[in-house]
Amino acid sequence: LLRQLHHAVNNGFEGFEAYFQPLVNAANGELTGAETLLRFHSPEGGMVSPGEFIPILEESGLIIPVGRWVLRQALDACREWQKILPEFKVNVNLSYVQVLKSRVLTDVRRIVDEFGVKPSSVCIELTESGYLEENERFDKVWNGLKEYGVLLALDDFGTGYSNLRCLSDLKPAYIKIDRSFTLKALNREYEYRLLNHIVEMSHSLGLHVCVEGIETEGELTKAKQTEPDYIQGFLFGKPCSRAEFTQKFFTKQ
Ligand code: G
Ligand code: G
Ligand code: MN
Ligand code: NA
Repeated sequence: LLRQLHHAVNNGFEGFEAYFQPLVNAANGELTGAETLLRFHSPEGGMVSPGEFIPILEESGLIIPVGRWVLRQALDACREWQKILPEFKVNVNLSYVQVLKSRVLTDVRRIVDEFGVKPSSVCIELTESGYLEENERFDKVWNGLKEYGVLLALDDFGTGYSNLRCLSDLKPAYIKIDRSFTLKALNREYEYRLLNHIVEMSHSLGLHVCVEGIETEGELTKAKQTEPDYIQGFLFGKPCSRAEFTQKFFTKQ
């Protein structure tokens, strides 16, 4: 797989594809943006899942050029979709390897400027993994991105162990409640109360909340009662190709 990934990077990123999953306004279900999610079509046929190839990209450092490529794909799509929906936002995941081992601040500024998309239309998703040990470098990049004007989201909230510290030190614009926590909250009274408090606390701090992993109407109804800002989940759409996304959300049926 490492060899295939190397080959792909050296051949114009052939085999990589940016997929997009809708983000909707929790109150009215309207489309507000999309999260960009990378896919790899193996030359042997079949799609390899990010859980398999992202760690290999990270270990090999290939995540750095691939990350730049993903950002370009995201901005190119965002620019197109903003012609129809000017407030559309695009989310892009950043690996801590990109933060620690590359000039990601320079790259993000250059690429966003290159596409002429407003920095505030771009949301960078970061997990807190990697933050604990190298938080000085992390803070520098994070603050630089914030100053430039892109929005920052703390991803996978509810799975890590340094969430409080991240909230107080990083002051993100968004937190994204991980699906594993969403599921607990929708099925257990204690975690449901906790979710309600997390949303309330976030709002009192001026942060927005996205609840991830909503698959059914029943889950949606219960999640909405906690009054989050955004919902992401298979109910509104699975990650799909750019063409499918355009067809589904930007073409009159
Ligand atoms: O789309 P899927 O749920 O299979 O993605 C699994 C995980 O892979 C995501 O939660 C995310 O952390 C990671 N991932 C997907 N696309 C990207 C990407 O472009 N960059 C980075 N760094 N991680 C990604
Ligand atoms: O870690 P991160 O939040 O970046 O990754 C998002 C991942 O969650 C994507 O791989 C996406 O496929 C997955 N995902 C998003 N919504 C749902 C959902 O409703 N159900 C399931 N099972 N997975 C989801
Ligand atoms: Mn994410
Ligand atoms: Na997540």
